[in-house]
Amino acid sequence: MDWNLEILEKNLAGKPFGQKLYYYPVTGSTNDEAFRLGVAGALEGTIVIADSQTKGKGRLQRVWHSPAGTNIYTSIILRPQFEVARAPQISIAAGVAVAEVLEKYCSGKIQLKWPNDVLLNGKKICGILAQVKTNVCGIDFIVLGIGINVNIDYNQFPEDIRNLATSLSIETDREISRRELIIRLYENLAKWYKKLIADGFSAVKEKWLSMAPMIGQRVQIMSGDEVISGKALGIDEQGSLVLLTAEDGKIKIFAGDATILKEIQKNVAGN
Ligand code: BT5
Repeated sequence: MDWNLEILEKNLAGKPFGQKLYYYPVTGSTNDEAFRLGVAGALEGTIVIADSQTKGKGRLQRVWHSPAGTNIYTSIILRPQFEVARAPQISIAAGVAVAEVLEKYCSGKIQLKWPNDVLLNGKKICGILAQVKTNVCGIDFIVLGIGINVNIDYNQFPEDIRNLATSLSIETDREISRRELIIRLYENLAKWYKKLIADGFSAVKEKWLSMAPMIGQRVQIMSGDEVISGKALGIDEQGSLVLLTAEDGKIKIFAGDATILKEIQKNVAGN
């Protein structure tokens, strides 16, 4: 059992994030918990960590598989003083921060996939879910939720995601300290958050693009009932994917699930 609240608190003392820390052996969703804390006025940098979640959330009512004793499930409250339209930049910055930290454990194998998946050897190792609470002035707070598969085994994944998901231990063949990883994660997130607030989106965006192999490729996007394909050109200031399509020229997609077309064709050929 590598979570130990006392040691975690000591490790985070004096760091920008985690001055206030809430730990739960079991909770519904760390995002829901953080949201409640945010509404009650919790300060920026307040962190929620759970050993397991019974209602771990993905986007669009999807489930985040969250068994006990193996992974990181965490959410942080941020109160950036910028306009609501920039809120998606937070998830993009978080993707960059996670990817950079995971690179330290398995160099050269980490990639980013729009909108905010982190992949290890092409499989999903981390999901990010940001929820924004607005008020009359703009952003009240953002709950940034991060799930990282750390020591989970292949057989512990539900069958439907077994070939799509992976963990640090599966790919590196060793057990990783969740405590050490989460401390590095929040240090690095603080670094990128500070950069985003002080210097704007360009450095974050540049780093994100450098780790996203789908840029420059033909991709297929599922967005609601729509399937759109085209060449991925980049992302804009709102984190939307800029796509060059045959039918409509350059368009922007705010939300969806993206796959590189070559990979779809490879999977079809393999079947
Ligand atoms: C995400 O959604 O990837 C966002 C996941 C965010 C999870 C964190 S955990 C801490 C915080 N508290 C929460 O309640 N949530 C956040 P999306 O892009 O919609 O992907 C969801 C899909 O990923 C599912 O439909 C599955 O296909 C797959 N999936 C589910 N659990 C997974 C896991 N543990 N590892 C890899 N893939 C998973």
